[in-house]
Amino acid sequence: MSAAHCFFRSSPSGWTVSLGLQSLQGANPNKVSRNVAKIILHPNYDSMTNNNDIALLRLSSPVRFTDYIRPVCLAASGSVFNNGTDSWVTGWGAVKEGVALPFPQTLQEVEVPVVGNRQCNCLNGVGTVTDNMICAGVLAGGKDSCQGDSGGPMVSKQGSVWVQSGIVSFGFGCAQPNLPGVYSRVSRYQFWIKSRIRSNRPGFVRFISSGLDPDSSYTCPGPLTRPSMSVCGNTLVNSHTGGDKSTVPEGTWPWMVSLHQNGVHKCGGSLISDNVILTTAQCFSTTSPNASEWNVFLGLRLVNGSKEFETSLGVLNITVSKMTGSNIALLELFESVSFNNYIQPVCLDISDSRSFPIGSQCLVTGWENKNNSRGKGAVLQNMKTQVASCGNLSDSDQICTHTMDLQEGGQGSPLLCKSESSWFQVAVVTVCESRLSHGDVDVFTKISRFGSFLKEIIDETPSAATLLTGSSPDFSVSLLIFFAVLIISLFLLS
Ligand code: 4AZ
Repeated sequence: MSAAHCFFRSSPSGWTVSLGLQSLQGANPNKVSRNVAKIILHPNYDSMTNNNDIALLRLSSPVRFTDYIRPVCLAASGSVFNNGTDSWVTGWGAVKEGVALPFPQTLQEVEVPVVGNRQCNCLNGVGTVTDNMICAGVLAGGKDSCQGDSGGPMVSKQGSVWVQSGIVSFGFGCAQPNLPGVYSRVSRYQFWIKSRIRSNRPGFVRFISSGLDPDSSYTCPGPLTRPSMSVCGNTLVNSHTGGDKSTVPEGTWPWMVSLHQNGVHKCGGSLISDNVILTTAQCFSTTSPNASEWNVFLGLRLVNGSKEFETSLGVLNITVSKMTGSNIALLELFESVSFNNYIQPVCLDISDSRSFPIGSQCLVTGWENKNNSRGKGAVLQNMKTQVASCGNLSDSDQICTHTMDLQEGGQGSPLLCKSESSWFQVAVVTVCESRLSHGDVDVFTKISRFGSFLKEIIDETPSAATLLTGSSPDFSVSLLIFFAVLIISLFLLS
């Protein structure tokens, strides 16, 4: 038994099955090999959704059972694998994403608990895990199956027998936190397997879990809604100042959005009100781009990964500032978003009243180029930098920072600097402009240069007005008011 996705065609020619094998290289005294007489792919295998990822291979002749070659029992229909069921997966696949098993390629094993289907759907994206699938993994990450393990077994022990619960099928990356691996659920195929094997049928064993499955009442932890309309630049979850170049936990930069053109990540951007996104004009090849090609993803951590806090919205219209030099673009969303822990607007300083002197801590957040991350699971990065002198380039429209390793996928991302307790977007990342060689500084055009353009556009969306100038009152001011009220009340009471 294996996975359907391992076979492009059902022609058995060229395939060999080795049994009793411990390592792929070196001596294997117990090895027995057979050609494949027939490959039976599940008739409803769907390569787009991975549903019914199961195949049967008929060996050219029977093998004799030994201490090294024995059949596993299969989970019978109606088997129950509660959340947390202890499971083992074995294989010769990669030991890390992109890292092949080293010589002499000895068979590996990993212990992973079952993750219930409801929870697994929340984590991998609701709808990706069907009833024909079973998930397993540790939520902290670090233990998983990986490329090359596909088709191999996941087993659980009941009494003295090992029962195969799953077939390694797919996952978003390998061993990523909160992204359990997905397996074909063997117990769903008892009828199909029996219909395909006439003699010497496999042994089916009903696997039973005791107690109520905690997954049966699991609901996705919807993001906590926050009535914080008038506050911008606050990180409500995992707030930190950012490492040098580190992947960030969920919810850290809640204004960060990914702009997709026809379904592909093209640019970063930032949420500046409940329905406006700010990015660079560089994302668009023309000055009047087609809004219907674009989608905005908010509350996102991975480009193609965990979708737990994700929302995607269409774009109503795109307006490009038409000034000389570099330009910005504003995207008006189809609908207003409701702010929560994972979706918050950033502050803008249109009037240029705040100063970020040389040495101020700033950073750029963005997704690295999808080509460099093999298309799947590009993780939001932050790159810390400091405001630097622009030298003889100096002009009030520009801000310079120490150079960063900015990549194409990061264009449109915000350059952020902290003022008091709020994050302000100071500039929009435009890759080519910042790549101009100006010694060891990156040069950015300040947002304030577009002040009148921004005010013109944003005025059409009234709810945004308060946000754009909205910095929350200073904490010390709040404290002062609090004590003043306290003292007055005490005075009145006495
Ligand atoms: C694969 O490509 C594969 N972490 C198998 C299992 C997993 C990911 C990828 C699960 O064969």
